[in-house]
Amino acid sequence: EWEAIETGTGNTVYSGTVNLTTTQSGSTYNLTDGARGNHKTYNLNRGTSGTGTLFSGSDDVWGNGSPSNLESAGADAHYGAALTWDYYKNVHGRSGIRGDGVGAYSRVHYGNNYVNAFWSDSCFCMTYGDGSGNSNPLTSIDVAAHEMTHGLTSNTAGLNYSGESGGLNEATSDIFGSTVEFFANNSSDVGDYLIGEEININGDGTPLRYMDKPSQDGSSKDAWYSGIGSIDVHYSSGPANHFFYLLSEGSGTKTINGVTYNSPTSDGLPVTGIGRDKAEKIWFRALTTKFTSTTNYSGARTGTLAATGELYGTTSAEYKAVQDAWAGVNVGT
Ligand code: ASN
Ligand code: ZN
Ligand code: CA
Repeated sequence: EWEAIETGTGNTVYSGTVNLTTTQSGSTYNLTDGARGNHKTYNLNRGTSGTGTLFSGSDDVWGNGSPSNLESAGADAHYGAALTWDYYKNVHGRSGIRGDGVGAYSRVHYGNNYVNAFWSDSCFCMTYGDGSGNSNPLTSIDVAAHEMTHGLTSNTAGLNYSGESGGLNEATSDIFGSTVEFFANNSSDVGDYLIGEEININGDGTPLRYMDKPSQDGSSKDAWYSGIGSIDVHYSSGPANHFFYLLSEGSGTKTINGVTYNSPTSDGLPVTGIGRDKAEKIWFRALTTKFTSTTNYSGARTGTLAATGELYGTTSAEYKAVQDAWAGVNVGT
């Protein structure tokens, strides 16, 4: 059956009212993104397997902004997937997670009071819980981009999800979770170097992770040390998140979109940032052409320097900034 690509309206939980790309089949609209590899968004309705049902209806308006309306989180997920698609396509020239133009899919309302979201290679899909009390679905832009980026990492470097490579895998998802949020330029969910600041998992309004000084979460590390491969990958990500912040914005105090950051260096020496636009190109190039499944922190340094040399030259200010930013998180030669 022939389907028309349409522009619908999403009333999201976190990102206000946004355009969503949908399809129309007869008199039915579907949350299928006809412009982005037919990425579909499904309602699991508290189930934990299969796809549940594709969000569909007789109008092209999705959700009302409240999480009690089951379409609202669907709108967030569909929007986050579209932004992540557009980010990789427009900024990095990659069409879809595998680079083959094929969309993944999203499932929302997983389980009961499930406080997590995850990517799965086996379904090539993302899944979102509703949070506890059904009040905070884990569908903000940075979380969506974080999860989808796990798919990208899996299909490129393949960083093993344990040890130092696991920390680099997690950091890659936080880095692009953050850059997609900046890319979205959404006035309801402005870009920042915080992860999960919208979903209130901690119950006190604090984010899950801080890239300028990762130790602010109480568990993540600001700098590399010899035992870092033994801690949880969501904490061993800290030095790489911190590296990315330092490379982008530099050390010290800076206010961006109303958030004030204060980023120290482990060696006490200043780092001059090169801007996020260059930093994200370096990390993407390293991820997709230098890193392997077993890359550790030392290898990440080597790989990002190689990528920077190819992009900007080995005598460039960018090359020196990469050296300085790694030194700032205690990763040396
Ligand atoms: N949300 C978590 C993450 O993406 C799920 C996990 O622990 N893999 O890291
Ligand atoms: Zn993750
Ligand atoms: Ca964020």
